[in-house]
Amino acid sequence: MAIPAHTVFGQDIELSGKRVGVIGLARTGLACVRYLINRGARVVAADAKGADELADASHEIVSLGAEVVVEFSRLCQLGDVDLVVASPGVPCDHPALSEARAAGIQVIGEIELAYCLCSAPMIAISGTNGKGTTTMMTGHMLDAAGIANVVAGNIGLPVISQIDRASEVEVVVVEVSSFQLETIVHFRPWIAVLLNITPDHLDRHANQAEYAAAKARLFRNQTREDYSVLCIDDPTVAAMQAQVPSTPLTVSANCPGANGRVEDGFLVVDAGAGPQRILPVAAMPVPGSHNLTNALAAGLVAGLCGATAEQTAEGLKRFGPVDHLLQEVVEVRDIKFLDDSKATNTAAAIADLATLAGPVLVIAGGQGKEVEFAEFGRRLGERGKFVCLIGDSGPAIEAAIGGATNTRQAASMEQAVEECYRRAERGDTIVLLPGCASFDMFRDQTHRGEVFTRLVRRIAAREARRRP
Ligand code: UMA
Repeated sequence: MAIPAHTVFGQDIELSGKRVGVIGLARTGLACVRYLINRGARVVAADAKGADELADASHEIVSLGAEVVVEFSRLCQLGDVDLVVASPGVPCDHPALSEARAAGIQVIGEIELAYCLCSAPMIAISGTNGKGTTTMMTGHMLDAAGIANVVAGNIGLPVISQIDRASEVEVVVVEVSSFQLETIVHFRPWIAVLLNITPDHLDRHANQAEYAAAKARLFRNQTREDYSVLCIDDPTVAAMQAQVPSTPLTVSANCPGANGRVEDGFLVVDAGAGPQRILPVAAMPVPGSHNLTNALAAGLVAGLCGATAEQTAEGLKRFGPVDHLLQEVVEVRDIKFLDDSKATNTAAAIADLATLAGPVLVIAGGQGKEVEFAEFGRRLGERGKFVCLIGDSGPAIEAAIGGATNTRQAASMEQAVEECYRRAERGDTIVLLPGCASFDMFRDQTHRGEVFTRLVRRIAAREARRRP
């Protein structure tokens, strides 16, 4: 099938001379400022942080010719603006955004801006867990099929920073989060993948229903000419099948009738051209049943884009370990250290814990996002030889473990790593498996993984000095 362009926005957005307020000056905001200035907009860039913290960003922004507002909280600090572009981390009900809407000023996010300026059809991949993995698997499969693509989005690369490349590719593959979907207007992916919806981000969304509604916005501008790929092993996603406006394809590790399924020990996808055997389950490059559904969803997307079964399999085989996702850091005295800092919610942590064999010592905890810890605590109690808790949610997780295994609260990552190592024996695995956000102790999940990795490597170096 040729990739159709009917979902490309195709209306010129006039930015030249417009005054645009960009809120949030981290990865997304800075990428927006750079792009907007290039397109001739007058930009006022704002962030809640103070001047000291924003020194580097401010330097760049001013050198580009934009204004900077520090300690930003109210719309009036921006002066008269025609458009506001908010970063995903800025809550939708931020007072300044509410003031802008009330004043009739359009408020959008970077995904909407990028979509409107994108000259290639978009494939959007969302879900509480696995969306980054599925996005990357899709990119590998399209590469193997020779289908030129750009991969960007919530994986850490703002789409707007890649938008100029869109004219050179056939399709743009985007990982999208619920935060990003809250501010879409026209965003219409040709293929929209929804993997699962489990409790997460309840500190931002009022409740689970609101979180699911934000995820469902993925489909809101689609029509029957477009596709949705729905992982029906998740009950919330399965219930959306009858409601999506696009043509649904289903994925399941258990259901024999699904378009993406496991049959006779093989991953099988049927994207319209009949069932295609992709790869034996035993040859999967990453473990766990959740990765089977991720691979099946990516395989269906690749199939819709015209990849053959062989090309899809080749791409899947190229998929390797992802940074901070059950990544093996080092082995010291036959003790393995794994960094799973990207397990930022309990469902991800539980799924990853299920893939580990042998005795496990776990470092869990962080910023809790107001979710329940009962199930996470139960699984940690069953599987953990020892659980070291860190961060704000440490006491709540320890209470949920309820004495089912040995636990201890640690005041720092250093203390947690050293304590686990002190208690570990040959054949054990020590895993950073937070099940929580990182912002109470670290800049973000990457920073948390890097700190863990540095401390683990320090132990490895210390041991190497002891045993030359
Ligand atoms: N800020 C304000 N006012 C506020 C809130 C934030 O000024 O009320 C400022 C902060 O001071 C900070 C900036 O906004 O300077 C941070 O913006 P941001 O949180 O949007 O950070 P970015 O670096 O732009 O990262 C965002 C995504 N972050 C979030 O969704 C929280 C990144 O996803 C994404 O990789 C990146 O854009 C590129 O697209 C991270 C994430 O945690 C990985 N995502 C969540 C998830 O995967 O579960 C949704």
